[in-house]
Amino acid sequence: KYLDKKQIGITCVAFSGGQPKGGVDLGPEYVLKAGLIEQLNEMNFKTVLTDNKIHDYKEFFPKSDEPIGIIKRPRTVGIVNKILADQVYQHAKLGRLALQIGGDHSMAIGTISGMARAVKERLNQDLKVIWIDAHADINTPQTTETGNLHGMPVSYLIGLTDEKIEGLDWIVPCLKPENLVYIGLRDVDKDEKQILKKYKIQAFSMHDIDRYGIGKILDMTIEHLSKGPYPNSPIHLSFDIDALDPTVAGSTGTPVRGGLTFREGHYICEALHDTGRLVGLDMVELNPAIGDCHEDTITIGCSLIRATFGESLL
Ligand code: 5AB
Ligand code: MN
Ligand code: MN
Ligand code: MN
Repeated sequence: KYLDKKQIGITCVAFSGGQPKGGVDLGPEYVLKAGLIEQLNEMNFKTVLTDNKIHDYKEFFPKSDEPIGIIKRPRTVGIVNKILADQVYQHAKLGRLALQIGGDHSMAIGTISGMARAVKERLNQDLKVIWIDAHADINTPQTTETGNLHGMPVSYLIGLTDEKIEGLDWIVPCLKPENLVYIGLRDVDKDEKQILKKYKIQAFSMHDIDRYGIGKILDMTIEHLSKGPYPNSPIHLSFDIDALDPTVAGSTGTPVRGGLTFREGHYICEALHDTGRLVGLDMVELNPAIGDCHEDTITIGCSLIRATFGESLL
């Protein structure tokens, strides 16, 4: 049950630099145009929009940003995330829920860094993360085949690479492998599979969802995140819309067939709301420039957000 005095700090990240396709930077604009803020206000949330605008962060972009090895736009992705981390931290430190609308998934470097910092400071606890995605986004600069940083945020958050790349060198690892659970995976690179095994990361693929059903998967997820000294510690949900099946939400840059249904996606959000532990939500990789019914993808993005913040069906 949400309280009417609850506040949501909303950060609109109109950023596409973690991948090559245009249009993902339009995600926040379309989500706001679809009426999300009004919908959240209707649910009795007070909403605070970071800097009172949709942020494109362009004033912080470096003048030039040549690839470093295979890594594309490292300084741009780095500085945007550094600023974003502070924005999320500012909301979280005031006790606001933090909603970040993307934008490509490289932005989770900033959102989770900022949230983890606030949770450490306020509660002296480690943040736990649920990553809903077709992909594991855990490539390192050494394993990536594309050089796109939206495929690497988790490796930076865990701290899997010692190599200091200009622009990304400020990142302080803030996520322990045991505090992370994936749901929805079905397109994981070979080296990423090795990493998941090596660090014993809890990962539920579409195969597991077929086998157990989404209800049991969420039970197991929450059980996993309730181990250790702080069984009730805060949870951040990072939701890549490409976790959903492309027939459900096709307006995204790297669609993979065989994904979550509309209800499975919503069930995840509802079950996490019911834990009472949710502190942050990223809704990312909505690209209205792709596909012919982007309204569906945007509308679903909005309803997943509302479900996460407690919209109930009855
Ligand atoms: B997304 C791929 N593994 O590293 C890579 O959309 C795809 O944030 C990454 O999940 C997909 O480029 C990134 C091939
Ligand atoms: Mn993905
Ligand atoms: Mn992703
Ligand atoms: Mn994608």
